[in-house]
Amino acid sequence: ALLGIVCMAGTCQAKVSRLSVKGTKVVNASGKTVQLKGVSTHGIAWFPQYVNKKQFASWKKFGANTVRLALYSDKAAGFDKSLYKKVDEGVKYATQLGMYVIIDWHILSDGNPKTNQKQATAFFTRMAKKYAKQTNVIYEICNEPNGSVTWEKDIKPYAKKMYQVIRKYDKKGIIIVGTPNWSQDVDVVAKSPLKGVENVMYALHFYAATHTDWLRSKVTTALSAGLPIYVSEFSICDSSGSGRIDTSSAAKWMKLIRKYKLPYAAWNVSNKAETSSLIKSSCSKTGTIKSSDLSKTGKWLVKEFKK
Ligand code: IDC
Repeated sequence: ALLGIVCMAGTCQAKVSRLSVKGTKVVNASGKTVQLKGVSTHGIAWFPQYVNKKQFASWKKFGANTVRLALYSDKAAGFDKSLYKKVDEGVKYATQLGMYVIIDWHILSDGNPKTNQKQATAFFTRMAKKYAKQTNVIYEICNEPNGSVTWEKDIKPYAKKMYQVIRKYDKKGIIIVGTPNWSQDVDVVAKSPLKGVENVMYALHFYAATHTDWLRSKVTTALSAGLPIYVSEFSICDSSGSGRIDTSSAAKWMKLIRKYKLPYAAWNVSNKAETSSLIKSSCSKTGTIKSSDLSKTGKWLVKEFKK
């Protein structure tokens, strides 16, 4: 529900409630727990055509309240500063629609967040300056740290630095911190989370056919230690983003998500021929889409949104 319209510098936007993190929950401005449900774009260098208002409006109609914008940070995966404008476009459409929006610094092949820390600093300085006053922007500072990277030596120092970079301008927006091993080791992070910070959550990513009980138990361990978790990326196939769908593991994940009201965003809004794509590969529409344009995964997701 829209809480009203705000107009700044001639542009009017639907206003959404400012979120904050209380314990392990995301709450709105009146302190009520919010269930964030969303979709993630594919890499915006590869699929920029899906970053448009009609496409986002379709997802809103399907039940999403959040869009994640994935900007791969490695040059080999298409990183270019010119994509900042694509991120701005995405934020603008989400804002006009009254949706939350995650600005995702999508490290992947560059497994250590420190590798491109300079670029990340420039990126988040620009974004936090620009979006400090908006109530709907969420920052994800490192998608999936991986390789010989540790929480203590690499990710934690990077996260402290990025927290300062963002908080210099944006005092309140939620910040999602990636965790070791492709954002799986929330149990490790729970033993030594960032101190003296506010509105910080930690990423847990799963692909249901690969990640089963053993990863779900890391989640419950971390939650009982009080770690706030954001499922900022997941799908119901295997970790390649393709292969078979595991509906029984997926159902267990969703039960866990609903029980703890974990915020979530599903990978990916594109029609690429891979199982995780939410749009059928035979559908070439990039604007408004209907249920019949969704892939099996997309249809599954829309049902989950309604639960
Ligand atoms: C995958 C895409 C695929 C692309 C590949 C390489 O689905 O089309 O070729 O990246 O960039 C992640 C990553 C996410 C991956 C996804 C599936 O965050 O970028 O996307 N995945 O492999 N972590 C676990 C799985």
